[in-house]
Amino acid sequence: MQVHWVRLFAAGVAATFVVTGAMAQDLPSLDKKDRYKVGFPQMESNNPWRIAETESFKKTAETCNWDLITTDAAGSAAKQVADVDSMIAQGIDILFLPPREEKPLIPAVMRARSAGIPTFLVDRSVDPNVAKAGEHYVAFLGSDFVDQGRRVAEWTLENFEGDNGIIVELEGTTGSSPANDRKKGFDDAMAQHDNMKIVASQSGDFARDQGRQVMETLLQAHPDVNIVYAHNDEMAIGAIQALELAGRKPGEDVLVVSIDGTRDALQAIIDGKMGVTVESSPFFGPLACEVMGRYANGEKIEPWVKVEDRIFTADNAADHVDEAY
Ligand code: GYE
Repeated sequence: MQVHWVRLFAAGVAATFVVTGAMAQDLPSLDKKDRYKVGFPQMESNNPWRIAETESFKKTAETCNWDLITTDAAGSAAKQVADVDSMIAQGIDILFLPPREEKPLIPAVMRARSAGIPTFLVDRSVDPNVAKAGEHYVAFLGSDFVDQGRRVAEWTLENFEGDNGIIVELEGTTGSSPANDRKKGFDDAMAQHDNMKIVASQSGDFARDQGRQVMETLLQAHPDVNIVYAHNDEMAIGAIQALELAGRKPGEDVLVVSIDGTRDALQAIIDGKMGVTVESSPFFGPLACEVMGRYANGEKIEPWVKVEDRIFTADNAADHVDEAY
């Protein structure tokens, strides 16, 4: 299998991608053109990760000859489906879709294919039992979320100083691929350790404020919590706020661990309030441009264009905080 590595630098943050050759049959092809009408229907804009991703697409539009159409579904999968339909009606050449949840966006993916529009899923995926890369859409561009969860668990197992871990888990958006997979990776790893117990696991919808509220409630039922695993940094920051309000000392009597690599999370690590964040890069614009170019050249695209993620801890957070989003 043909493999090559691509190292991208976006907004000062480097991310490494592995791209491998595979098949892309029975899918709409992409004509070679001077300019492309590109659709990017964003799911919501209520956190720095989403804003950085949209900015990455806008910046890439300038260098990749895109006429970019972006929308904001404001946290509604139904609105995101309508946004895709409207882009299809506007005659986009190609669709880069971050599906908010695994199932509701599948009909929109199917309609784009029927309309002859090649679709790439970016940053989140859909239910692989219903829609398949290389068949219904070209490829998924994104991280290995199971591995992210597993890496957080491994770091926690190595660095937790108590005897028994009493863990609260703040899940991402219910039905989204990162929430499903980050839970699986972490929970499976923890299940192998008798001294680690997940006492509560609840969704905070990947949002800071909801993370704070859910943590406030869970703290009442589980005041003895000593590890908080949040599926993203925004909820981790919300949890830190709730813990501090309750008189707890994140970083001292509670270990907070999470995923993404936002500026606030790196600062929380520097301040000693958070232990680790495994990177999940939002800078998909340059990768989208590169993969699209290869697809237009008739190259076969690997069904999963995998993003390699770094890990940020007290050892390196200060080196990266200035370039973070
Ligand atoms: O971790 C989170 C965002 O889908 C990988 O969505 C993305 C996740 C990211 O809202 O912060």
